[in-house]
Amino acid sequence: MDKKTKIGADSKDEQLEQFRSDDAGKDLTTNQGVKVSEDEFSLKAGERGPTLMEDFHFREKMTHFDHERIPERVVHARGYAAHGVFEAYDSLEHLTKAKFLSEKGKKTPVFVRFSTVAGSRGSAETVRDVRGFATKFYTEEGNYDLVGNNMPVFFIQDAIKFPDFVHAVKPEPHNEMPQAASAHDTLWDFVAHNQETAHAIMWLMSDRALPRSFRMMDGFGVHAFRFVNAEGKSHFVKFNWKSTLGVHSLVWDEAQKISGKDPDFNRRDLYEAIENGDYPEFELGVQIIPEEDEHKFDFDLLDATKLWPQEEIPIQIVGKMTLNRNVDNVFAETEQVAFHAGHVVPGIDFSNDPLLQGRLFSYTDTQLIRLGGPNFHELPINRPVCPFHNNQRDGYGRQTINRGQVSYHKNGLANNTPAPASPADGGFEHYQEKMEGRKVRARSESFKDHFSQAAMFWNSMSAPEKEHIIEAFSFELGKCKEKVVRQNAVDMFANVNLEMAQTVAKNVGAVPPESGNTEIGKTSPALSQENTIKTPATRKVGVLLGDGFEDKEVSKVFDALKAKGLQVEIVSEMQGMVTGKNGGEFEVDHTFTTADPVLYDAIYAVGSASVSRKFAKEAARYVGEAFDHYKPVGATHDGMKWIEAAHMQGQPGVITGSADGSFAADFIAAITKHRHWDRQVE
Ligand code: HDE
Repeated sequence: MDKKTKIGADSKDEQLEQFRSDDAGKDLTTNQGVKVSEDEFSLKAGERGPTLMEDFHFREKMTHFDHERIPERVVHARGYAAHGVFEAYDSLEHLTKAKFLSEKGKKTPVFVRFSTVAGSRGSAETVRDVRGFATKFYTEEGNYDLVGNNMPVFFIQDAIKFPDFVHAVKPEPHNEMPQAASAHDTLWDFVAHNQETAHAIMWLMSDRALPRSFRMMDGFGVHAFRFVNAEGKSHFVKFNWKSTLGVHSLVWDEAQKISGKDPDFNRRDLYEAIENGDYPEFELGVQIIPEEDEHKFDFDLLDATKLWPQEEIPIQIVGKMTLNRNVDNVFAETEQVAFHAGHVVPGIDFSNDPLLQGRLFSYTDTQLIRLGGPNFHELPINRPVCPFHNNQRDGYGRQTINRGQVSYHKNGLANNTPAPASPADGGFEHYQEKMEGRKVRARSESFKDHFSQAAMFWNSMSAPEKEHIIEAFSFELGKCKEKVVRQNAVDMFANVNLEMAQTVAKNVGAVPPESGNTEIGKTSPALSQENTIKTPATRKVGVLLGDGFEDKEVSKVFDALKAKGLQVEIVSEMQGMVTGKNGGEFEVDHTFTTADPVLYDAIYAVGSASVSRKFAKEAARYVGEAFDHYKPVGATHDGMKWIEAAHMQGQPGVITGSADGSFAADFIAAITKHRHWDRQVE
């Protein structure tokens, strides 16, 4: 490949540049390029007369508007995306011939879309749900899509059940409720009648379903794929994305309140982090199982309701993805991007996982209706950065102008080109797996254990995580109207843990099951968020400041927080400037009403000696609610009075003291812990 066509970190950006348009400062024209002289009044027969058909400007403007919407994704409709770069840490040539993994330091442009699954395009973001984590690698050998989720297991084992599962979790058809929620009868009725859901439901009831940020969750390819090297040797592989900020979650009460206070909470967080230069980073990890070890485990590698415990099959970190650029236009990029689990490059191949196999059909099929025809690969965001040539022609919206007489293979007139490339020349060769069997509609015996890993997940949780799972079950089943639905669900989950199911049963008015699983079997400590990376970097602190605050000391605290990469926002009674005792000034970012304690990771109360009654009331609310959500609370000077009034002193994560002393360091240490579960909340 010559220098000009070499693919690098900026290749996609350079390609997109050809399609960007800046309209500011330009003359207004029709789509035909005719300058428009008037854009406020339609053409009429007399000032008070009817509008005339010949008003081509009106017709064009209105027609385009009438057709602005496209169908939303049938699942994962609500999403947000960013551009970035993937850098390989080392050559993986011994495992795969995929070129983007073949060389230390090799950079490949990527586009990542995060999403919720069940809600419509305009639904709230902090709902209890799985999050999609889809990555398009624009490699020199074509696009590779790793279309994953933030949970490593799925709800069903065979793709044929996907429409049923999605119908069950989506709003109920007779009244279209509830939106973006699994807490309703049809989902739980489906669960009890399709018990392969047990393991994924445990994840859905856990804190993983409430990510604090798209930047603070891990991603999983879920299925077993194959790596194939140049010698044709295959290994099973599972892909993992590991956030360098660790995995952190909201609490349920907070998540529900954020849905009202800021339904865009997760996208705002991603957008602002990138704008601030706090680029989200995820390391790519692979788990490898040699083909010959396929049957050595107590689960079937092809079963997507099973994870590969990382204590048994370690994760090797092979590269890092950095998201460093927001999109220019959400519709053109985020909405029109078309991912497909079947977009692979030489060196990556499929396993026989029946869930994956069905996905290989569904993704192109859905783009045909969503993006209106077979040319969606020509949309700027979907174009590979390497050249592409074949004999496919025409269709709605075709943009490529294929020159020449020939559009078929084989041919003589164009010297039999475009010509297939041999595998040695980069042609994709399907892995030659030896297959034999009868055509059957059946589930393998090895897929029939639905509870061992669900129990492993429960056993691996810390005490607060277990409590949250029980609360989640109690909320979700409590929202089900049919008693039989609640009963069937608690009876089913007794197979995961009897005590857990009995507690939930009592909470939701069901009969506590008498028998079930009481064994504490296998655990996988890596599954608990207690054991995740903890860092204060990029956390958002709301600082309550009133006129006359202790400015000198507070400035020192701000400096200390910022030095550790924390974000500081000033909250006060009114917008404008807030002035300290010694004349120091800060601009107020938010008033008590435009912000809310649920939008911050920590609250730092300073106040001043002479705040109004309204200020005092709001400050007490901010401090109290942060405390109830187990967040770090700091107070110095006059801010201490709200801590004292609520009897919070001495509780874990409540830091008081002099801003001159060790306050800042102690407060940062408290923020690093994320939440203080050992706190006594009434
Ligand atoms: Fe998807 N899935 N899925 N899915 N999926 C879609 O494709 C489907 C599954 C995932 O940000 C759809 O373009 C079937 C597992 C993500 O654009 C659709 C089955 C995993 C996204 C589709 C699954 C995913 C989708 C809807 C079971 C994790 C959003 C719109 C056999 C490994 C991608 C679209 C984006 C989107 C089908 C199961 C992840 C209909 C049939 C398992 C992240 O094609």
